[in-house]
Amino acid sequence: MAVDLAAVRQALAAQRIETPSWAFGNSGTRFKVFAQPGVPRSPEEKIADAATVHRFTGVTPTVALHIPWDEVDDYRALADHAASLGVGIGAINTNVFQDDDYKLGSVTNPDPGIRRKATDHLLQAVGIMDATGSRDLKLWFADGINYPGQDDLRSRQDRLASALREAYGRLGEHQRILLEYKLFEPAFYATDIPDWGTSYAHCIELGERATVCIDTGHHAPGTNIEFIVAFLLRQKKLGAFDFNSRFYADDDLMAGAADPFQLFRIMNEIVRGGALDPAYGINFMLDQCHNIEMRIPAIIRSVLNIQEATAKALLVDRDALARAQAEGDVLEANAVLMDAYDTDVRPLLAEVRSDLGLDPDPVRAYLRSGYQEKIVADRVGGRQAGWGA
Ligand code: LRH
Ligand code: MN
Ligand code: MN
Repeated sequence: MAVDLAAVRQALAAQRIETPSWAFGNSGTRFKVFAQPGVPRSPEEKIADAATVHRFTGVTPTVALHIPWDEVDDYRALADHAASLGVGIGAINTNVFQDDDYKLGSVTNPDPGIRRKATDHLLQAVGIMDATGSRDLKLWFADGINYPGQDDLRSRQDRLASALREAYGRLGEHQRILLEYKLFEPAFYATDIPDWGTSYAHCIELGERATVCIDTGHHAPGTNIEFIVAFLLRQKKLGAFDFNSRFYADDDLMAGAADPFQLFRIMNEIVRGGALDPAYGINFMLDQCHNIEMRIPAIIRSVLNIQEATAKALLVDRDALARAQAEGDVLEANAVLMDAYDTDVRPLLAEVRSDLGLDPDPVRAYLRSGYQEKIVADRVGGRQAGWGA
């Protein structure tokens, strides 16, 4: 087999995945939030949990923040706190969807005063990035309309473009915009950035430092996400992932839980495109909520799922695949891919972890560590740290 196992191990050890601060807080559906004991009471405690995930996985050295859910007075101090725990602050996520003013939209709102307020929030987020040393400004807009005729679709695109231009102009030299899209929800008739094509077109207009963020839960059922990955990589316009799993809509379940084969196909395109190395610049983030399961082990599990999909992608025999493709050998080409997918990579990953000085079984190691019992005892009165905070 023409796969260099030493290189595979090295790539797995060097892989980086970013955790989301909001995944550590209580969350739920619009029907019920089931509170869990030990929930973080502050951004500092969310970062402590993220640092714990990193301590057991070794591949999650950054945590994304969501403003204002993680609002503090001193962001530099927050970054110092993170550094003291062995992690860094990653992407800054904006929130222009939880204010009454945004009923008809944020940056696309027909009211220029509300557009100003929303755009100012984006600029404020870049200020936070300056303080935390973050590279990525992640933008997701809940903007859209519920009824045909409610607003002018095209004018909303103009307003969006103008706000994006302003935010882009505020970026420092090493900062960039990650522009997320979502098919529907909360708007039901038309969303202002519903798909990768719309995000891509706005990113092209903005310039080199604007790239698309693919949230795996934000597509219609059956969408071929790996095609989007391949296309955007070819255009050098893929900047990030928000990984999660979905059965029906934006379920935000653990990455790799609902459809591990899809995750493999995505990571296969990443490996094929030479985009796994952190130096390439893709931010592989999780964007999940844990409604009924224990959070920290669920996040660790998600990281392991991504690592397993990645290991399988790295095991694809690229020479054999290229040969079969060139010969038009449909069955053999498919078999080469499936051979890699069907490999049990858990022993390989256990070795990689041992080499890094980690426990080979991070979920069980966490459960044995006593951290969960400690946060349950210490954090009495935890509040919902994400949605509705
Ligand atoms: C929107 C979204 C977006 C938000 C996050 C909390 O559905 O995926 O990334 O910032 O959820
Ligand atoms: Mn997302
Ligand atoms: Mn989402």
